[in-house]
Amino acid sequence: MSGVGIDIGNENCVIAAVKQRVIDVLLNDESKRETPGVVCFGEKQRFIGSAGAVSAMMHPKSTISQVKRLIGRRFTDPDVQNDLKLLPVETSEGPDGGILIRLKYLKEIHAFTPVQIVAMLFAHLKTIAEKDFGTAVSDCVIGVPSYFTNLQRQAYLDAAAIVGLKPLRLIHDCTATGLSYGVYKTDIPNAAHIYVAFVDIGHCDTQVSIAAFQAGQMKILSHAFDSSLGGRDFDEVLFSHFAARFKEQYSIDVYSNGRACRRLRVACEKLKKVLSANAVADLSIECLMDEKDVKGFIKREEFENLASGLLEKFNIPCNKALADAGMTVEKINSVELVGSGSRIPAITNLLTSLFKRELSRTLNASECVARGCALQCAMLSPIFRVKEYEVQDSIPFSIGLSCDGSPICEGSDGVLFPKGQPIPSVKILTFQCSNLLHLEAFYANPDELPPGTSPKISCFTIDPFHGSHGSKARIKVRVQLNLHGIISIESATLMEDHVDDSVTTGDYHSNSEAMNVEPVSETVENVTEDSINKKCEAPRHLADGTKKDKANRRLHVPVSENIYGGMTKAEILEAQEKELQLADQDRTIELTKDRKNSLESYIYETRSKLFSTYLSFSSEHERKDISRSLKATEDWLYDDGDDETVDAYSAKLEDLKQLVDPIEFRYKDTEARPQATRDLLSC
Ligand code: ATP
Ligand code: K
Ligand code: MG
Repeated sequence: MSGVGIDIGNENCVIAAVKQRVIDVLLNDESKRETPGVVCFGEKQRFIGSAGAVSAMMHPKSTISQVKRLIGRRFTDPDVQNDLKLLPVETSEGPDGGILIRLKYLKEIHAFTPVQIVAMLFAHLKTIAEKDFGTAVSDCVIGVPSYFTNLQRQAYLDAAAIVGLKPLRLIHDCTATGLSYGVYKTDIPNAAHIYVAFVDIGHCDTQVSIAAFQAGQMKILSHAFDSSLGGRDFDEVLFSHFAARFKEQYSIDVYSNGRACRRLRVACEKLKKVLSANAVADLSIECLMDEKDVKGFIKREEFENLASGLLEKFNIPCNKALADAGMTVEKINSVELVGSGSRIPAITNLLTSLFKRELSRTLNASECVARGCALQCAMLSPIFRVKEYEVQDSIPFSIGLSCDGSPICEGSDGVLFPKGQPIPSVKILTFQCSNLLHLEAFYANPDELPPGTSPKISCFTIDPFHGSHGSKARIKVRVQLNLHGIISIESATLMEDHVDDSVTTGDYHSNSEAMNVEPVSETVENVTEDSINKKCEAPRHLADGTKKDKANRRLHVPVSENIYGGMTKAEILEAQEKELQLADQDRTIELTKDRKNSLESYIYETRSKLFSTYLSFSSEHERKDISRSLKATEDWLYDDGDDETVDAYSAKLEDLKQLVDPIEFRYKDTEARPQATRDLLSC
């Protein structure tokens, strides 16, 4: 088992794995390759994926879709508020400023965070893999949009932890796509470079990345995006068009009716797909509102005119990706179009003229992210051997670090990991301090971020003195931009001669001083391949004279970390507990349905056997008795027994079996005898 690759989409989720040396997409319960990203809370159990999509219309107020849009975002963010308008569920602001999804389930009001809902999708996909493999699955690589913030990445890791998945890496969607492309691209001559633009248009977003391929390696040169531009926006264009038209034509205002809105939206998405292959498309919805049937049609040309403003928007991330990579379209060897949102012909036309070339569709547009993730998982997994292939990715946002309010390096805005910094990277900082060391990570350039993103990332407290205060200490801090693209502190080490001070000096500072960290001599070392040594300003205040015995000891110092808006360990445990309960309930209901079905089929089978197979092995009295019991149980099933427990169904089945088993036994017994004996018995 090599683990799995997971692509959570706002519309479609895909799970892939390397099996018998080939990557393949795993089929869901309906034998489909794509699983709708829908979680629906039914009357007694959850329906997730395909089943969720089927139940959505029946339980609109407890159906959640497009949850990837909501994860790690703030409730008050105007973009979030817009998205929430499209969700029929009730939401509110969480204590941490995040989103809470409120719904009624099993007679109680529940509040779920987007992390918990994503966890449910993860669990569903995990089950698909476990059924396929027949073993437990935990190792995985999960695709994330390049614009995902530190918090959103952490939220994915937390969601994975809730359901027992172990992400070996979160990988940018286009990087995964690039990997699916590069591994099979074996015709690149040595020393040659091939530049490819990957354009991924999904349901809600558009991502563009430029990659440079060489034999055996891929390097991402740039990531650009529009986090709110995707297929969904084209549905909205059609939706507003028809909403207006129907108001005129039929005097109905769909906006005033949630159910009508949902039905029209679904119809518009279908219409959009029809228009990708046809010049005209019809729309017809029975009883949309006020018992009125509506009809409409639209030409592709008209649709394209209505969407012209949207279409224009695709230029921006494409041009930005080129500019950030320092490229012109002439240098690009190929443009690979992926994501099902890209199936609109007008988008293809626009991109063709922008990139001045025919676009390629070498990859499977809906599966390439999951496939790339599965490949990366196999590569990272120690138990699996795959072809050597180097993946160099980078982060699209500049991350800064400050120490007690001041940027760690003056004159540099405190940027520690600039945009384009390779993933992973480590930088070593040396601080001279006499107290707690308080570091803050932040986004240094808000212009790089999706609108509404908070620049605050996380804070770290390093306490070399275990609560008491020493004199000066020199601390080496290894700051890491880890494989998931998350900033963390790998380790903090107390250096050399100050070890004992911390314990022996009873020199207490006042509280305000206690916060006054002095990064007296502060150095930044780069431990990435482009090992640049940034020396910071000269020491302002060196540790004064009192040189202690140079034991040259190094002590590991604990670091406490807080990601703004993130979950605590206790909250993760609580969410795990809750998910277990919910999963238990789902299983119980499934088992109940199963038992009920068994009882029903037993009744039908026995009834038909009574007058065939069992005829010569039963007395008339027995048959009458059994028939009566079958009828009684059947009546019970349609009445009181329609909604019963596993035990109740099992008990009923047992009762029937007690009556039927003696006959079944006689029959089986005879069957088992040699033919000659049977002939003898039957005479
Ligand atoms: P995201 O990447 O935003 O998380 P996703 O990965 O779920 O979303 P995809 O599955 O790549 O998104 O694409 C879904 C979008 O593609 C939907 O908006 C859907 O309507 C659209 N789409 C699918 N088929 C077609 C088609 N034939 N013509 C036009 N649009 C299509
Ligand atoms: K997808
Ligand atoms: Mg996608």
